[in-house]
Amino acid sequence: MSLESVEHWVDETSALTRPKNVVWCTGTPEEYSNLVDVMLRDGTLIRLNEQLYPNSYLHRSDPNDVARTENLTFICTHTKEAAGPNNNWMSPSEAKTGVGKLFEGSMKGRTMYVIPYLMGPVGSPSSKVGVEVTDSPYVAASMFLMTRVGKPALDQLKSSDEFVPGLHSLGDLSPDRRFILHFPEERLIWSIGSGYGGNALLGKKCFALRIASWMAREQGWMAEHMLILGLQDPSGSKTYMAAAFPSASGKTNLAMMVSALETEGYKVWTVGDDIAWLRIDEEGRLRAINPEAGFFGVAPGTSVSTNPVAMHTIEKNTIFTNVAMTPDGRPWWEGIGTPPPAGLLDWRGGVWNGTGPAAHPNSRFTVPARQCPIIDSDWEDPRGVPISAILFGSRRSTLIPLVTEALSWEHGVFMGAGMGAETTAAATGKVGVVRRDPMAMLPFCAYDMADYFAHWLAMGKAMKHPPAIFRVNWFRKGENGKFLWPGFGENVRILKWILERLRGKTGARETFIGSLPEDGSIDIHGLSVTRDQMKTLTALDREGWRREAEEMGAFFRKFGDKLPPAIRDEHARLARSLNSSTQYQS
Ligand code: TSX
Ligand code: MN
Repeated sequence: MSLESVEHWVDETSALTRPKNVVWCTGTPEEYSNLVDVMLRDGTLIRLNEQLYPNSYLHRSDPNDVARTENLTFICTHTKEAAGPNNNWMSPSEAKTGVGKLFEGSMKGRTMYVIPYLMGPVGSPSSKVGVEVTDSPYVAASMFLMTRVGKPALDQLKSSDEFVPGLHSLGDLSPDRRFILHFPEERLIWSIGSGYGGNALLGKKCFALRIASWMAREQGWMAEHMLILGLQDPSGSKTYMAAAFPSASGKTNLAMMVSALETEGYKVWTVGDDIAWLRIDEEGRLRAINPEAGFFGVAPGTSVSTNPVAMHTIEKNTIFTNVAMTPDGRPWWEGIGTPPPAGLLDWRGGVWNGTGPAAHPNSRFTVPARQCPIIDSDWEDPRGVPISAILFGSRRSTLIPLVTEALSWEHGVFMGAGMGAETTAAATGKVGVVRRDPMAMLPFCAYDMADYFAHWLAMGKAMKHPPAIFRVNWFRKGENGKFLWPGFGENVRILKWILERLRGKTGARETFIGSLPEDGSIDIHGLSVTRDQMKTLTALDREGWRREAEEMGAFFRKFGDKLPPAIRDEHARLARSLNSSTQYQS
């Protein structure tokens, strides 16, 4: 009986961490409100304006603990090679003894919450159980919003032994004693020293991406950093697409997009905004589930104009983290669309003096997905939704066209594998430097990315009807430094073009970088974008691509002999096309 193995692991864990008491969560609303009450009493949560934001709260994290910490994130496999050049590695024995010491007595005087949770819809063959043990009531409450806690997990445990244990403790919150450890071979997660987001809500990046990426390779499915959306056309039929973008590139905005072509019958429905688990169905099609049950979205920049659906989603039952607060108890952040009122409290809780951001740039909202007004009717379908197109996107102010269709699955995998993204200040300090972030999975793939590319290639071979693959770029700038494409709700015009390509209804010119939209094939009626701008957005800059191909080559060489031949071949084909003046020219 597997509940016994959960109990056994919990006993072991409490012997190590020595909490004052142990609370098992079954997922009831009463448990959630008890957690909230505990936090309101000790100041961990602040109640927001109950009329305007019912049952919603503000949490201020430790100022040293405001984002994922990739440099403190490790993959603990028996060999370093298994983790690949793309991960920090620590040996399992060093991890268990070294970091194990930090867990000794780490929960003394505190409550340990045991949270069984299900990732994925109830009854889905794709869904998986996790159990997080944590001494943070904020983490516990966030898990209630982000996953299916309690009964759905316990029910699945009755019929299967499989669960991913995750041990989390706040420790002393010092970055010197902070470690986010993954043991993919035994499907175990250890996290100490951070109470923030992806470091601490272990179902999300740690399980649903890192551990799941490992399981997916072994079991023949995919765990991807992708939103999932449904595009409804004028006939009412829906086409589902999954899209990989690096963190903070607007995935939540795209997933919840209000279509600019709604009056013509094109409408977007949300399935997920961050993670997709994909498997091949009996008919040889790719199907996706959203393993999560909530959104942990970046607040700054979210407004009635950039994402009205998110603004409605977060009107109730939401936990805000590190946002600013108005004197009348409303959340506030840069880009919310209203001016900062006098007496605004910044994310640290002091009166904002007008210098620096009032909300932390990585401040967040945590909210149940079911509150999203455009959540798709099939978002909890246990079979998942059928995926017809995969999109790869990132911020590129030059070179990368608005949309490019891959010439084949292999070419599409190459497109994703070679994807570069311009850095934003938040993570790296340097702005506008292009870094490779294959499939937006560089921080999340728990094994050698050369093997990950091979897995993608194998999945393509295993599908009778693989999705078509597209590269998109909403972030191209003109000579004047201004964005050439209006983006946001207007992106539906690109989704429409993609839909027409899937149906063979619109033309494209085949070039050596892929198929580009024929002049006039993207619907721009009613837009102020000129045909000239469209030409720039879909142009092919040979000189720029020569540099790009070189940079890709330097990146791919890091994987040595492990790089799959198909990726090498696609890269060689691109380089060859660039060096000849005639081939594939458009
Ligand atoms: O999310 C974005 N999307 C996808 C929306 C569905 N963002 C925000 C990225 C940061 C998280 C975008 N930013 C998008 C976009 O399509 N495009 C841009 C760039 C841009 C910014 C401002 C304007 C236009 C483009 N403003 C005006 O044109 C007035
Ligand atoms: Mn993400």
